[in-house]
Amino acid sequence: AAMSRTITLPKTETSPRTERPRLWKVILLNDDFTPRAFVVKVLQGVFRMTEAEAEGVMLTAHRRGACVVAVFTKEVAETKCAQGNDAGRRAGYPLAFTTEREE
Ligand code: NFA
Repeated sequence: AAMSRTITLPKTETSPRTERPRLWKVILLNDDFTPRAFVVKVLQGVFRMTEAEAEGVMLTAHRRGACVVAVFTKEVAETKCAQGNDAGRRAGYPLAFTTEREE
């Protein structure tokens, strides 16, 4: 049988650069029932904000209806969102966070 003449050249491709993960916003929604001080405590506890930072986010949501709290990878954003919603529910308040993908 005839010997194969196929020649395998060494690979010279480089690895493609790893893409940055998409980021997700965690958004605080206003409601008429959750006390301002409670919202501030949740923002401090879940999102590691100072009291002044938390007051600012709480007031923006209160005045405008919603405020972006921070951006994270999808899994972290969903976890923080759920922790904030759970804290409100456990205290009997309708406190609501949601997530939204960044463009
Ligand atoms: N609007 C609520 C109040 O007046 C405070 C609040 C702010 C609730 C931001 C939820 C989000 N007690």
